Amino acid sequence: MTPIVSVFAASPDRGRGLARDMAVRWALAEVGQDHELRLLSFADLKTAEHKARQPFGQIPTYETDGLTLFESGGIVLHIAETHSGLLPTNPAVRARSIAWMFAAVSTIEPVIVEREVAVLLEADKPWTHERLPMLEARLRQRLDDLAAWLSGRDWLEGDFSAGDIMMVCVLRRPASAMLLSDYPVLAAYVARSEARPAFQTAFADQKARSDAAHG
Ligand code: GTB
Repeated sequence: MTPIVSVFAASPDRGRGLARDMAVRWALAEVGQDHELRLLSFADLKTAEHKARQPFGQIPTYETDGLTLFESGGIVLHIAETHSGLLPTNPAVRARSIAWMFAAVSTIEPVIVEREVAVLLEADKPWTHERLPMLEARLRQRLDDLAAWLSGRDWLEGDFSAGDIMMVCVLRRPASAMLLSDYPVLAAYVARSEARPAFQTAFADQKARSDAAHG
């Protein structure tokens, strides 16, 4: 069966490739796997039918023979485990590539999201003005450490892997992207990733869908 990926019918990011289906689309393009789309509105997300696929009523999901998966990282890992090209065969390097997938979503992304929440949802709170420098310092600490690791490397662990897909999708979030000019190593890493044909394909596909929906 051709896998089905659920995505926003009209993505609120208006084609910037920031919604969580981007990592899944990118991974599928890297391994040359076709897919179909299940287009969902915000209302569709909260139906019992969709919550049976995704318990939290979100996108993306991934449906293939006998399996319905949720969580973009879990989906990318499954794609990498069932196709060649996104995880090395050497067990130690493979384990470290998977560790980088977790580092992206559990070490780097939380400090990015914390800052985004402060700016987008708590801007009117009296404490936000004082908190922002602290949140930015925490984010910069993570970016400093990541830049130090990537210095002299093209990819996180040997060849390009699923770890890079997850990390680059996190670094493309606005709160991180706005700081990347201060981190030439990270800016080059994101640019190198975005130049990959598979990224270009996935980006163009989600943008075309968004343009068609938003006009
Ligand atoms: N941990 C889950 C995963 O990785 O799959 C998170 C999934 C998720 O947050 N999905 C969002 C959703 O369905 C869409 S991507 N939201 C509807 C809801 O919760 O009701 C959200 C998103 C938008 C913009 C950015 N950005 O600008 O960086 C990042 C993520």
